[in-house]
Amino acid sequence: MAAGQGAFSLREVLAAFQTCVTERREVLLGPYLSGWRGLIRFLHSLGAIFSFVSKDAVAKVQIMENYCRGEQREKYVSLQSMVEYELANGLVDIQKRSGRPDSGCRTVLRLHRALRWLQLFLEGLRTGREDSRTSVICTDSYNASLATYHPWVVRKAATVAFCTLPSRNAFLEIMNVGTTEEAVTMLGEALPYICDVYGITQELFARHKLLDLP
Ligand code: 1PZ
Repeated sequence: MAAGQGAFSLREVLAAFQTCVTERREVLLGPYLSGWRGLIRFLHSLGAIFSFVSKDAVAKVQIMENYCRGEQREKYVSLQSMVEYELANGLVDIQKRSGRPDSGCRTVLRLHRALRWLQLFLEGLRTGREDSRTSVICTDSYNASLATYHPWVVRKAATVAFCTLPSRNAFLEIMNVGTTEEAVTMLGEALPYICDVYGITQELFARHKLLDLP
């Protein structure tokens, strides 16, 4: 039944992050954004209470897809080429917003921070006890990552939405990977790739002092 109409598996979504990293350790934007598209689709299945999250994520993925299809698309093949191009052409607001369109760098930075949350959350699910609560795992990973960058009202809305998440086992099932054991195994296989993408991006942004872009 797992491959029924409209049903999709988080396995393929997470596999997108596996195909992001090239032999030269570059992060390709194409698979990075399709990974995000898949995550957003999954987020929709968790209900309308998360729509304030998916709206923002969709907006950011859209900005990046427009760059990837735009006139300068060959500069937006990888995160490395994007950073080099945007910095060399003064397209990035470093101190404060100047009314310029959102740069790829500041937009990816938001997704990158959310990827840290995802990494912690999935690791928490993977290693959690059978009776652990998804809402607690989610809140803990959020507080340890993304929450730092969000104003009080967003943190509050997020915490309320997290309370609606189903139990750990039910959550592993809606991932559509098979049994809970199979889902846990899949997470163990997929997470190193997400960590790798996160690590390379973090290093790239740190080297160019881009970790605090407004
Ligand atoms: C399984 C449950 C999923 C819960 C998702 C956890 C993330 C909660 C984040 C809530 C933030 C949404 C509101 C928008 C915030 C924006 O202000 C910030 C900064 O952007 P700026 O204002 O500077 O343009 N946006 C973000 O931090 C990006 C958030 C993306 C979240 C993507 C979550 C993907 C979920 C995948 C589910 C498996």
